[in-house]
Order: sequence, then structure tokens, then C-alpha cells
Amino acid sequence: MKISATVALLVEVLTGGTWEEMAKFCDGMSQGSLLCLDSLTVYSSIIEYLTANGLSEYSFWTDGNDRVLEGHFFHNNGYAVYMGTPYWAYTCNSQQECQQEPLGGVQENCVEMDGGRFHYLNDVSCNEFKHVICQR
Ligand SMILES: [Ca+2]
Repeated sequence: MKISATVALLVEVLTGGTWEEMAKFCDGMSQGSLLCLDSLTVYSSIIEYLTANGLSEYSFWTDGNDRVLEGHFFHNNGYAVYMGTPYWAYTCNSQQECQQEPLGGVQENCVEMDGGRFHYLNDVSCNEFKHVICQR
């Protein structure tokens, strides 16, 4: 998938792994890196692509994480991850009281595009199994 003149993406659904495993996968497979969602244009293009190709159910790692400083999410390029709407998912309790992700605290330090929630962003444990989108 070619997203612009300068950025190409690899959407990988045949394999998956932890956040660190998939970061290595991107590096080894294409000298690339995990997807950096720092643009709404890129984000919407990817969602269109996933929908058009029947990949709506898959969850994917992005490069966003707060592993260095809890609660402060950064991309690998050092820029802060955009918070709030329209990037992040929300979670409601049984009283229909809703909060926006990220909600995982110290247990959840890596950012996925959540296939169970229409590919909105969500923080999860970095050790979970996810598919991956690489960029270069
Ligand atoms: Ca966290």
C-alpha cells in the first residue's frame, strides 16, 4: 500500500507478535518501522484500505507507547501521540459511563489500532499478540 510519494506501508496479517517482536519484524523485513500515526490523512487512508480489503477485524500495532514516561505517549520519532478525538477509542461501564482511552495505566504501554473497536486507538500490554503495519 503506497500512502504518499514518500511513505509505503506493509499491512501484515499472516503473522503477529508482541510490540517488540513486531518492531523487529518491521526493521528486518523492510528496513522499516512500526506505523507512525501522526497524520489524520494517513490514519483515514489506512482505515479505508483495511475496510476495502476485508481486514476490519484485525488489530495492529502502531509505534505509539508510554514505556518511557507513564501517561505520556510518544512516537518513535520523538513527537507526542495526539490524544483524544478522533484518534482514541472509548470504554463504557455497565452504567453507560464512558471514558476515553488510554485507560490501562502502567499495565498497558503500547498503542494498537483496535480491530474490535473500528480501529480506534487503544493502549494494551506490549506483550499481547497483534498484527502489524510497517512503514518506510
Ligand atoms: Ca501506560
